Amino acid sequence: MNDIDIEKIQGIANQLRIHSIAATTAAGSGHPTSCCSAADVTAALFFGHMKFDPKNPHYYNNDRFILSKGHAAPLLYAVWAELGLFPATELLKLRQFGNDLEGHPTPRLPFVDVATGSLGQGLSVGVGIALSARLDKLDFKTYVLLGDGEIAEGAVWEAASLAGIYKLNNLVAIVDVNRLGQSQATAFGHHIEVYQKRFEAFGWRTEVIDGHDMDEILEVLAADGLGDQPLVILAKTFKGAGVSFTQDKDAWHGKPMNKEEAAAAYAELEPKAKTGLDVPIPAPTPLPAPDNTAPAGYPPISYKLGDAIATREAYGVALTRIGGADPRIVAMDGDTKNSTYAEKFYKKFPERFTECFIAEQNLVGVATGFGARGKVPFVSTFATFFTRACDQIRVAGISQANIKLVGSHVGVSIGEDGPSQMALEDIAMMRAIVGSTVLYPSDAVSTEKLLEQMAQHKGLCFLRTSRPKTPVIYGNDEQFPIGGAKVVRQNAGDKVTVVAAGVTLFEALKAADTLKAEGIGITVIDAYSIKPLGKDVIKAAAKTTGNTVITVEDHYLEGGLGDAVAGELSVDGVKVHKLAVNGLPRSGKAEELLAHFGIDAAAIVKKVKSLG
Ligand SMILES: Cc1ncc(C[n+]2csc(CCOP(=O)(O)OP(=O)(O)O)c2C)c(N)n1
Ligand SMILES: [Mg+2]
Repeated sequence: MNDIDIEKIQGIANQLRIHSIAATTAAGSGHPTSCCSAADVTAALFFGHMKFDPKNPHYYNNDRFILSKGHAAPLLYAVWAELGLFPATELLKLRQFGNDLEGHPTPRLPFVDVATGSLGQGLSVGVGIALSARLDKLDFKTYVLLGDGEIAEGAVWEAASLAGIYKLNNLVAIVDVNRLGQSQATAFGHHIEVYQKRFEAFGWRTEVIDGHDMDEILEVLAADGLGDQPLVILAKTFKGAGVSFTQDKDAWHGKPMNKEEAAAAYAELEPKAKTGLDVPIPAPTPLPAPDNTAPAGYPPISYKLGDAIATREAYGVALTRIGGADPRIVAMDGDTKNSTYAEKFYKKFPERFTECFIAEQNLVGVATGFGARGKVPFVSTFATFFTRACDQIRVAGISQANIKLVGSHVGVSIGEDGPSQMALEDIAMMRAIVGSTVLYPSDAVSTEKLLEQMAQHKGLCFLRTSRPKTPVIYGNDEQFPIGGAKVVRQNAGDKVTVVAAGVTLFEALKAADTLKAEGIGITVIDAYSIKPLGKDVIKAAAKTTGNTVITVEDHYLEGGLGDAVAGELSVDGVKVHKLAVNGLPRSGKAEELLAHFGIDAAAIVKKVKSLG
């Protein structure tokens, strides 16, 4: 690319500054100075380096750009206006209700792969996207722009570590080292060598440049992809650069200019500004498109009633089965694959599996990256360790990410390992994620069928698997639609409806047997779909048992199955009695713990009898 007009790109950078200032001034809020420091590197990337189809931001072999410092959103929007995707006048609607130019980028916009703005997450997504390029044999590159304050986040270093381990030479991080964070200077200011040593320690090639020198920027970009390391460009910049009264000045973070200040800024920038609209953007290489088509169906299963198999193991079996028929499926784990049984998939399809090691925030971010590239990523670890990545999961919800989280070792029924390994908050957390689906199978057949549902459902799903072996209770042809529930036991004259899921379903069935011998009937429901809840099934059953329901779950009392049922059915006058784990767990045998916390068959019997 010898014909690059440096002055032109410098001019475009100034135009991006003008747009960013104008948009934030019109909005009355936003981060113009965070845009200004990064304007030169961003202009260089889009108008002097990256290969993409500006008319088709989703094209599979476009170079990708992730604005990890999402508060500089107006800069990204300005880029796409200057690429001609929409008129620049739209920029003045920044942050207005109903406009997709939101305060921070979201995938409502075609050129945004994932939501950013919760700092420290973009590099993980970039790692996932770069890994997907490798898997799909595509030559696009992934560029991630980070703030210098942002890289204090631990998740950045989880991502940096994995990128180094997998030698992702198709990944480029650019750190906008403008010396300032939000409320004060960053810990290391312009001591860029500190960052350089850190990235080098994680296996990265580093380049330190003057982030306002277009020659230097383009020169290091021209050499990206060299060698077998990821590249980080540490760009020394000034916050508010290009405008004399904001450049390198404290107390300008997150502050729009007023009209007079904006006018003064335009007066400085306009003489040096140029449009990007006439810049030819190099086309991506026309490589074959990846096969990301959903299959029409999956191979059948053949379990025998009564077979004893833990749902976590059924997960590994199921993933391998559906993975064979579904080219979109990839998997990843955080060094627990022999416990979650993701290992079965890894052994069969090693190239489609990513070991992410013990770094759960990055694990979820990597999955979000794969999901953004049309893959269906299944992510497994102990369910309780997903709580470490709660924010990544929350943001995946905002991204409407198509990711599948599978958490094993739930509840006190894991037994001896003790409370630090028990997921007892996971249902509450996952239910609270926007757009999430929360599933909780009790046997191998329901696990297998729910996995098919997850693969075909677009959106964030969580499947909760258990450690103890449980018997197969469903026939191989039974269907488990998302949002359904199964009536497992029901007779005329039943006294109460017991709603259970996972291991407690078997406790409820045992309780039903005990009570039956005493002449008391109970209806037992398998609430395998907790969100959306199979509420019509539960409601209809409750109606036949005096609108009285007992829920029983291996989860804390707060926010789990019981709260889901109570929350959904209280408007219908259903009374819900909750049996759940209440108090501090400890090591012990699964049976001892189920009994101690009052969620076993005996506790259910007692509760049923206590109801009038
Ligand atoms: C996880 C998280 N914590 C805090 C914030 C609030 N916040 C927004 S921008 C910012 C400062 C970012 O500084 P830096 O990364 O250096 O970006 P700059 O604006 O200087 O380019 C902070 C603290 C956030 N958005 N996300
Ligand atoms: Mg900064």
